[in-house]
Amino acid sequence: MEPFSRTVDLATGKISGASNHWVRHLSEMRDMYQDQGAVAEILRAGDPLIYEVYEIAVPEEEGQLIQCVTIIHPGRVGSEYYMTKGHYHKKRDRAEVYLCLSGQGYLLLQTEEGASQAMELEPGTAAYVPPHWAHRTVNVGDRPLVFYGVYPADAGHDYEAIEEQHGFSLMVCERGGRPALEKNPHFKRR
Ligand code: S6P
Ligand code: ZN
Repeated sequence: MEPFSRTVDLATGKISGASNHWVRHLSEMRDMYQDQGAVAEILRAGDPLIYEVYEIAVPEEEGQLIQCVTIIHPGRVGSEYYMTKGHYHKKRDRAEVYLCLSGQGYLLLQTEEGASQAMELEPGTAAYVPPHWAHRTVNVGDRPLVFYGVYPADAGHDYEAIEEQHGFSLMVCERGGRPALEKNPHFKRR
């Protein structure tokens, strides 16, 4: 294949000439939030867009790299901030790099062996997700959280493992107007 480039709008995260643009609404991840009363109340009024992803597709084969930008909109479900579903890579030994372009957030990470970490994201943060670490991002600001990512094209996504574990062991909630890291009371280690 031939080399190529695309242009990422650093403020909005939009990639002109992206091959895919997909979106995730609250109804598609309703079980991921702790406060099911708040989920039901929000969904009665509509189905907010939680996040969207622009992807530059390449053949999904070993050696290739996928570039993408994620935009998480600002908002909360109960006290929990808007976040991604989160996943392990299907091929567990595939790593990933994120570069935060704008906004404020957290990257939550965990392994199947029980390790967990939370990393703050702000413009300029280059975060490394090593092989075997699940990852979820959370927007704690009042503007979109935008980050660029690049990962092996054959990595794949395992969302089921996160659902089985009832999410991540850490969660980010608004307490007194500020984000606070808390333990997820429903988390189950695999
Ligand atoms: C892919 C990479 C990101 C996420 C995106 C949405 O490996 O980590 O592009 O796909 O941030 O998150 P999720 O958990 O819904 O795929
Ligand atoms: Zn990933």
